[in-house]
Amino acid sequence: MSNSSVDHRRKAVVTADHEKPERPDRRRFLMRSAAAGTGLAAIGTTGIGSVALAADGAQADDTSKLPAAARRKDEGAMILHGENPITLETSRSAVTTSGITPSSRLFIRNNLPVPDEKIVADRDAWEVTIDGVKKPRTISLRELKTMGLTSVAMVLQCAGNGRGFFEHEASGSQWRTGASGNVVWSGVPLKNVVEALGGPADGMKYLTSTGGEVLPEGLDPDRIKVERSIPLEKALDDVLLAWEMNGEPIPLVHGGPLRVIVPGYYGCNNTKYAKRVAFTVEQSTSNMQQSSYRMRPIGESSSPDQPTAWEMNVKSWVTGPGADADEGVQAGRQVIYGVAFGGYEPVESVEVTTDGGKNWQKAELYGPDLGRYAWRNFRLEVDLSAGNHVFASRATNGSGETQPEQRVENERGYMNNSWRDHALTVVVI
Ligand SMILES: Nc1nc2c(c(=O)[nH]1)N[C@H]1C(S)=C(S)[C@@H](COP(=O)(O)O)O[C@H]1N2
Ligand SMILES: [Mo]
Repeated sequence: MSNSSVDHRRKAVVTADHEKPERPDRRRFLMRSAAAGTGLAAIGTTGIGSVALAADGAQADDTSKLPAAARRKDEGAMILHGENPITLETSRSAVTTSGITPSSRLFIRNNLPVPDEKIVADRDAWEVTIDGVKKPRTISLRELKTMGLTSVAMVLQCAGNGRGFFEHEASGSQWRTGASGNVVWSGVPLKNVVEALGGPADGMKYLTSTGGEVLPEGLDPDRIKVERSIPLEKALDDVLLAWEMNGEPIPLVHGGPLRVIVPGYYGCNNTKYAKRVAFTVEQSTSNMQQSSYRMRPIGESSSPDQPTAWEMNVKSWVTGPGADADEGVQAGRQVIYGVAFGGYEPVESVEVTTDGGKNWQKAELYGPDLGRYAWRNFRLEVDLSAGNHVFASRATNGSGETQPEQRVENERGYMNNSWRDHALTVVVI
């Protein structure tokens, strides 16, 4: 790859920190508001309300306010946190009730500018170097496709999802619920590739994968490169080298032509534009591994011996009705709905409250079960009286772990699964 895979035409904000503070003028593009007077707003609660108005598809949309990298997104469903590198959240009301997150509504988190389109012009020609094995070598995507095939549905979630609920102004994107999605990937099991190359070299402990972004010159690569390490056992368990997402070649912005998929682990470990995948004795020396994504008390500085963002925790939230501030909920019979996942374990059950946690009722998990790493939709039929209601949900996973009421306070605002933080206050009329 040449240097031109980074788009230098736009000014890139390259920061040493992988979760840079965002500007306070967070913008939300409400195409839905255009529909407010037409009666279309009411169907926004189903999560399909803005589809008819959205620019979905590759053709240029002159009226879009989203950056070019996000032109295939359903504009009315997204919240823009940053333009370059692009940081885009799915709004709470836009989560679908049919399981999978369509690519047009999947959040985007790029630490560096999106590589040039030309890397997806001939996808099969993309090359990845496999290192730290007995017979290291560089393999094309064309050849990877001959080495095995599988697919997995999983929650892709940024470790900072829910950071916007912390009160100490944790630096980084102020995600609320939408740095997450439920996505189906297809590719080759990494273990097939590793076996074909003789297995891991002796003494290896981690799998370290590197993103294919070309780094700007003059900066210390360790400070900016996207490189993450995960335990070797996980790498040989169910990690994929994936080229397909939700039934199409992985879009460039989501890591095409080739992405490392680590089911059950936080988003940062799912390296896009995978260029080098290596077994290593130590964890990566990158900032992204050494100091970012470390769980530490507020006010403390980071250290590589603090826990890092690997396995996800159990989580759920209500996505409607009433997730749009401008949408009133009628008194009487209603269906409360949302999404739940077990993190590293399958989700077992979900309870819902409409009174801020005084009373809980068991919700139903419905729709196809796409496996332990996927989220499931839930629903609960309720009879609502007029007045203020606080909807919340609380999931339990296969190890018996239940979402806590309170978040675990930490400097960078990671891993928030507090049910109270994710509650939804709704006015019933
Ligand atoms: N190459 C590369 N891979 C990356 C990133 C990146 O900036 N570059 N961001 C990571 C982070 S922090 C997250 S949360 C997910 C976001 O995935 P998405 O943009 O496809 O939603 O990708 C991860 N993989
Ligand atoms: Mo992330």
